[in-house]
Amino acid sequence: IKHPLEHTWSYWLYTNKSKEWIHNLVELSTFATVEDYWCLYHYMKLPSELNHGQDYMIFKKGIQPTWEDPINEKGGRWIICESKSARNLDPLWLDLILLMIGENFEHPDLICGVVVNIKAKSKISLWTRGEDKQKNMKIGKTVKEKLNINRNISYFNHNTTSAKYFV
Ligand code: M7G
Repeated sequence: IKHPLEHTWSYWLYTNKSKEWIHNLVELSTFATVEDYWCLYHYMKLPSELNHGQDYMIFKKGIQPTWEDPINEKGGRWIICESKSARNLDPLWLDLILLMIGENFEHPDLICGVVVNIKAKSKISLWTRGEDKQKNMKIGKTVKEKLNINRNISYFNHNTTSAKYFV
């Protein structure tokens, strides 16, 4: 018997090919059990093995990894880590996914998904619904605590470029 997750998740790949951002987005697979996630993990390249201009996104099934999705529209992202060396992001990427699919947040309903962008400065972010600042701050604090991050992390709304707040 496989161990079911609380949600079904979609695994997306973005490859910078066509001019229009949305056309570069492909939903590769979905998973709904712990075992199926590990299977994917072993099969897929690590973030550091992707090419520049590629991203992975893991979102709750039914939520598109875009600002335009109605669930994300009023939300934003916690920027968890940025690094010039994508290899630094590999362990954090795995830990963050396990935290998310294991429903280790106080307000799992606010969680939308995670993104890793591979480029000159690679980046990991956690997308949430942003309406409730208090709940959202709790999520940020939990990420810091569970992933042993000892610097501030900031939250950005999708429709602005300045940080809204940090923990
Ligand atoms: P990013 O990949 O999120 O990198 O966005 P960043 O962390 O440096 O912001 C880079 C560019 O990709 C944006 O300026 C947009 O042109 C495009 N882009 C990224 N996202 C997530 C979206 C999206 O959800 N919708 C649309 N239309 N474009 C996006």
